[in-house]
Amino acid sequence: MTKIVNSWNDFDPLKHVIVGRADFSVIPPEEPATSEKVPIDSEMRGMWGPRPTETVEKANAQLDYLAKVCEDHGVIVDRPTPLQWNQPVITPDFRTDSMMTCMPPRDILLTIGNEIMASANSFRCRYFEYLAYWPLMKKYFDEDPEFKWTQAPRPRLTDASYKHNYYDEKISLEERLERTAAKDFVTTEAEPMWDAADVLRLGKDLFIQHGLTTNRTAMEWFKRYYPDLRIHAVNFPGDPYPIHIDATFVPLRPGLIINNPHRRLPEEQRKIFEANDWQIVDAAMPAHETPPPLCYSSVWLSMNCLVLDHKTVICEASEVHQMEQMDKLGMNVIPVPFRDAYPFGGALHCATADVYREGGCEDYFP
Ligand code: DAV
Repeated sequence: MTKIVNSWNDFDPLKHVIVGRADFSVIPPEEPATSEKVPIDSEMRGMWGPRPTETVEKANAQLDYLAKVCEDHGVIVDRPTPLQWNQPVITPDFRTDSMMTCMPPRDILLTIGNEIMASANSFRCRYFEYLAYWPLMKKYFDEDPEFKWTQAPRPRLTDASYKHNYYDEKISLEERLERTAAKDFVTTEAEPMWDAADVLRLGKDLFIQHGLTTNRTAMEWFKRYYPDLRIHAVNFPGDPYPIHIDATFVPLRPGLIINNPHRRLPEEQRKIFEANDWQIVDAAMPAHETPPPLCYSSVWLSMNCLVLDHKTVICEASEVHQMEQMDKLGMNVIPVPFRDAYPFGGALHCATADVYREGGCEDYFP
């Protein structure tokens, strides 16, 4: 019997990983959930269509290099099978004119123990993205008799899933921050919706960010689906576009987490970490003042690192402050250039999905 799939956290020794691909990537047309995420002053507003070929080639070169670095460190690397993403998505409930990409896998696949589950994303353009990973899932299914191949309940994504007119071009940054503080997001509670990158796995505990891509009903769904795990809803006031936990709250090893200093975990939610002697350290400032062109994410991709084991981390090669901090925190840093891949959906953690890490389901917060 071969055990192919096992992962309970983001820091135990990584042995097998999926690295995304940028092929055929598209900037999707506006739809209720995506408009919310594109910053007001972004050059991408109102634009859609296939991404320029040279940007795809540059991103793929960096993704291939990341795959090679992982392999050089003894990690097996699998890659998704891209689709022609410039096709419309049509269901009985909606139509949108294009899909997006198979970068980043972290948004789509959630690995918990011997199970990999495809998520319930709130973007209509991401409705069929999971198909890029299905050949790999079938392979794991054939090779590992204990592998649980799962799909979360598929959201319908009718207009009832979004707040009508939530997005308004005139809304100021202050108003956005007020909305985050009030936990007022673009999705409704019509059905569970969640991106896998909103879920931080720490053994018996899942810390899930409530924000633009994951709603309260998803938290309730997780509680019922995983009765043996503890589900914690977390919020990070200070983030005007709260999407995905992995540029905000990033564990490096048992007992140590870096937290985005602009998006601090509230006192109330820190208690469980402090009570169990976990250290929450402010992450270093990003080295860049702006993200690269045509990028959805913020400069805080600086902290979106891939931990290979409790002492080793892959960081973006130009993020000098983050690398220096990692070094001071006792980590060996492997620099990998990755900014050309950022526009395709994120940095080193985003661009990967766990298949196998050593270790089991620890209780870090007894
Ligand atoms: O800070 O824009 C990006 C996370 C992408 N998975 C940010 C969050």
